[in-house]
Amino acid sequence: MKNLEIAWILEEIADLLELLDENPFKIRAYRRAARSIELLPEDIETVWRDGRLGRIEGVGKAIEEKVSQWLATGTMPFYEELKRRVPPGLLEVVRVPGVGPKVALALHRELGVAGLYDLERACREHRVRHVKGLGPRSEANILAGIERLRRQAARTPLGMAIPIAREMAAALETLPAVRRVAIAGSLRRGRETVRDVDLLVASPTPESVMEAFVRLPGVERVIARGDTKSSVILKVGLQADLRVVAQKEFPAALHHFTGSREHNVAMRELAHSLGLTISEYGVFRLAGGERLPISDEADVFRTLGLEYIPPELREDGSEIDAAREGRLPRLVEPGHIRGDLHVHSDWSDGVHSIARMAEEARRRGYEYVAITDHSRSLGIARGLTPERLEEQLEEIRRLNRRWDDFRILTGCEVDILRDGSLDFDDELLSRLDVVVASVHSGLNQDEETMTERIIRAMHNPHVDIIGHPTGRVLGRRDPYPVDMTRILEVAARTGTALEINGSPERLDLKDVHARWARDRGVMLCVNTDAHSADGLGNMAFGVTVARRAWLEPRDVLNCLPWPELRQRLKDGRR
Ligand code: DGT
Ligand code: CA
Ligand code: ZN
Repeated sequence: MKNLEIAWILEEIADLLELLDENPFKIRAYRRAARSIELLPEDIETVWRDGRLGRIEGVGKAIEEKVSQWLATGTMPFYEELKRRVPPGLLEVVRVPGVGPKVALALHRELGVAGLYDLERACREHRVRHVKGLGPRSEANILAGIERLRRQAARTPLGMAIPIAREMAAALETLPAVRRVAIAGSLRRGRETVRDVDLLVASPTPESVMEAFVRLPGVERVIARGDTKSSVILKVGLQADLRVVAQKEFPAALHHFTGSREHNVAMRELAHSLGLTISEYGVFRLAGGERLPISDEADVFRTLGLEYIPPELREDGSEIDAAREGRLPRLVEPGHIRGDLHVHSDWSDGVHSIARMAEEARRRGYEYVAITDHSRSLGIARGLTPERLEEQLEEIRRLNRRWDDFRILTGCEVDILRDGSLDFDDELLSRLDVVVASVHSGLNQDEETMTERIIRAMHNPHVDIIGHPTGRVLGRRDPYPVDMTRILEVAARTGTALEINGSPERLDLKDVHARWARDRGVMLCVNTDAHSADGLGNMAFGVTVARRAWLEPRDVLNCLPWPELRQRLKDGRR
């Protein structure tokens, strides 16, 4: 989905317009459109193809036109024009927490600040405090903001980078000189954010591939262009690197450029201990330099006496020890997932009917899907009253007569209220197949209160799963503070599953926490939290997180066939 990418562009247009001192209404319109596209539960390309762009809240004629243009051609001349009119460094200044366009403009006018470097210097020389509306405190805050920006700015969420990378790879694949294309780097390992897109191509004529690469439609400027390596900055600000190798070098190069660095270092050490050396060019004998035959990536591992290590596990080198000792997990795969246990319908804030969501789930080969609409407290999400939920149970009973190879499970995503009590009473919850309990309010509670709140919910015998357990929204909202160790201890005791929410702006639990959970015997459940039929497709992101957490099918609740899941959900009723 290109939703995040488009939202990002519209947000940047708003920043640019503000820096150009344009009409505030226009600026607000772009921000509003960016926000609703970011939260849009459907794939924006589907909406565009159906001619429904104009029906998105806050998307008027002008914005509709520009978004269509971008989707159709990959460019937006209006946006390009704006970028030409503003010093590029100023856009970075805007992104410093606590600065924003108004302050950036004042800093530019009064101190000539045109980029981060200028801004940092102006703070250190105490000139910023003399700008109207700012003071000594602002200088300290801005400096801290620059630090934070430098640490995180360079990273792009996986959900935004994947569609971009796939599109570039597909474009390269059409070139006659290209034999093979792969996405490598942190993107292939499935890290939740990436610094750049690493592409690898096998071709006998690298120059022609480089030529085409630097001209791809998404490219803003070329930062390096060589025979075997080129780097470009894309219009969305992300960097993309391409390496071109000879076909016989491709498997070793793919392994090398997939990384991680630590994994590569550990592989090289192992190779040396076996009298071999491994590099991006291949595997060779230390004595004599003879090249070992390698025809695919698995051969790279095989020559070192290792089983194939999936990319998601190639991080700190411990995966190599596990491979040597035959302890590699049999990782969960998308095909192991038998159903989705956190899905919304148009009864609350989803866009599609229960029937449509169920048909889509069935089409994906699932055995079951749980409809888990919001509970009444969540007014903005049109949470259900107990009466409406009763009606929904009736509707689901009726719909379930349609299939004998598939079933809709009744459920809800019940709010965990501020004191840890639940938004529906136990009698109602006891009649549902699946109860997901989540925190959506009072996000600023302290760690102790929040931890107790979630623990109390886990002690409710009807709660099966804790939804998006840390509440983070990538790039927008930090996780609320919780004592994860205690949550995991209690989850292990109560048998409550913790969700891996695969919605790309959440990915919550994250990989590290999910791995801790597994190590402590806690069950995970990989869900999409879909608000539309398209949203069910986010399962792949959730599975990537699960794989990075070393999970096997037996660690994942929704890998169970229905009879066992039913048993398990009952057993969970403590
Ligand atoms: P990122 O880009 O920060 O999200 O993470 P990576 O892992 O994609 O890092 P990147 O793009 O710098 O390099 C891609 C892979 O290439 C990296 O995972 C391992 C390999 N690589 C690059 N430079 C070196 C190096 O100096 N030493 C070793 N051993 N491997 C390297
Ligand atoms: Ca990379
Ligand atoms: Zn939720």
